[in-house]
Amino acid sequence: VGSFFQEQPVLKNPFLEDALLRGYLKRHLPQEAILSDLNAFGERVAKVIDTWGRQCELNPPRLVHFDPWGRRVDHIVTSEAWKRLKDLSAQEGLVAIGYDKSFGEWRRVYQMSKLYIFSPSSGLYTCPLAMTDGAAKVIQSGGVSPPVEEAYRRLTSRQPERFWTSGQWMTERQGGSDVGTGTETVAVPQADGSYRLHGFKWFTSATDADMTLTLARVQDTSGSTTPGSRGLSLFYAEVSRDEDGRLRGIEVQRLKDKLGTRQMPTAELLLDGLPAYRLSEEGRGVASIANMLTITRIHNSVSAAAAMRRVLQLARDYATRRTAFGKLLKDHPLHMQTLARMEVETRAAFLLVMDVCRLLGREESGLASELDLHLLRLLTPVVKLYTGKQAVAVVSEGLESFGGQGYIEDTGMPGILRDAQVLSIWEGTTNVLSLDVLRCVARSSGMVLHAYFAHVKSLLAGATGVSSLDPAVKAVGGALSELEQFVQIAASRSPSYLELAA
Ligand code: MFK
Ligand code: FAD
Repeated sequence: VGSFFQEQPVLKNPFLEDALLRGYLKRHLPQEAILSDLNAFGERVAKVIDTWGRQCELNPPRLVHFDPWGRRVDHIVTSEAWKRLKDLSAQEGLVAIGYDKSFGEWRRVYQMSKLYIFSPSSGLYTCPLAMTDGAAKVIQSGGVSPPVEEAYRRLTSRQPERFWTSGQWMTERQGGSDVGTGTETVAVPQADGSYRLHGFKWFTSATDADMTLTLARVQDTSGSTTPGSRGLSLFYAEVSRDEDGRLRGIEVQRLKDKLGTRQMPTAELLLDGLPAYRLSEEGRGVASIANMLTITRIHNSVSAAAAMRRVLQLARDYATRRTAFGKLLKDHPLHMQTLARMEVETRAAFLLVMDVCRLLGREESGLASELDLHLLRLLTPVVKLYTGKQAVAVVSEGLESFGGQGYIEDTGMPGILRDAQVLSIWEGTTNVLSLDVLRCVARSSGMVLHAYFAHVKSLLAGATGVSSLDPAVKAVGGALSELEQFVQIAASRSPSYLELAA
């Protein structure tokens, strides 16, 4: 009934559509080969990959516990599209670029720009990629040597048949934020210097990974362990099967039934003698896995900014196709004001995220100044907590800009909102990351804050095309000196930054 059918919003090349991304790269990374790779990848995302991401949503993973003859197999069955996304991730170098020295200090900006284009169409394959990148970073930081040399090569490989993904098994039933208190898993030393892990991991995402990094307490000869975070060590384990097809030392208890991120499996795992190698010194597990947290938190922020950008791109396109009250949505000033507000939020998120990626690239290429290192430490939790929250708000606003259609499942919009909601929870909740900010202020005796003040001042001084008399520039300058004064007064009244943080 009726002859009207609304034209749907069209996903166009997310690289070409994103003037801010292109402008940023042209300013900082004007290498034709990189720009044309991103352009070609953007075309692939819009024409092919987005459909694979959608297929992952429509064909969520399932767990097969037993074979037809009753043998325990614990197979996590994933969609064809999910498998294709793994191969594509290798071919496109979505982890490898971050470790490719030929891109110098810009390796991370290049890699993260690619992930930013990919993320909203990736069927959440960005989750295993984040953990894979984090694992490679931990291995690299500790020195790539046996038994993890081969794993490192595979994690950073561009060859699909060699490429491995990694898990990050930290959370247990008692402790996700407080892993120091909550980790019950024990590591029993073996005669050959390896360990067997026994415990229960409560959340393990992308559980079809080839290996994992995890935390456990080393048991001494009397069977006792050291409590608290000083008792935790970091372990490397491969996920493999024995000759009967059973997982070695692992039972998959069940898959989580989740609000979002349904494209990928998140399992509860019983570790029942999982063979493992200790990667950190005994008791240095949390400090050692912190490298992984830095990387995965940056990936999280990239995904958050990308979700905002995607919903906004679609909303802008829709505004040129949908008519209400006799004119297109784009001609309604109030609607455009809503989109403009989303644009400002998205730009702010993007610029902050890219600045952190730039700092990471500088650190990894040995070019970082002391100021850069302080900024990277401070801004990593800040960008994760800020963009995680912001993504939920902006994506929610974005859904409303499609009216009722934004609420309809097969438009794909509800999935974007569901997936945004996790960004503030995993990899450290907002409050836990706020405490991490205070921790790094305290441990650096306030140096991270001084680095931040110096950085913002230099940005203000170097801003081209804006006058120092511009009200916005004056407002930022004013707020900054107020904050600086506050920190100075607080520090002078408090004997140590540790107390100040508390
Ligand atoms: C699309 C993107 C997808 C991303 C992938 C998502 C997949 C999902 C994966 C997960 O969710 S994995 C689980 C993530 N879990 C967390 O993020 C845990 C959140 N909790 C915290 O971050 C707590 O703050 C923490 C566990 C680190 C607290 O532990 P402790 O033992 O109370 O920490 P403590 O004693 O303050 O610090 C221990 C050492 O670690 C110190 O080093 P030192 O001993 O040398 O002084 C700290 O400086 C160091 N450290 C802690 N956090 C750090 C850090 N170093 C650098 N950066 C940090 N952020
Ligand atoms: P809790 O630590 O119990 O926190 C509950 C609340 O208390 C939160 O609001 C938190 O902010 C607050 N809180 C805690 N401590 C403090 C404090 N000191 N001050 C103020 N507030 C505080 N984990 C893995 O290890 N690997 C995975 O692959 C993985 N995948 C996940 C996938 C999904 C879809 C989800 C939802 C989670 C996943 N997690 C994974 C777990 C995730 O990292 C944890 O859920 C998260 O870190 C929070 O831990 P928790 O659930 O124990 O919450």
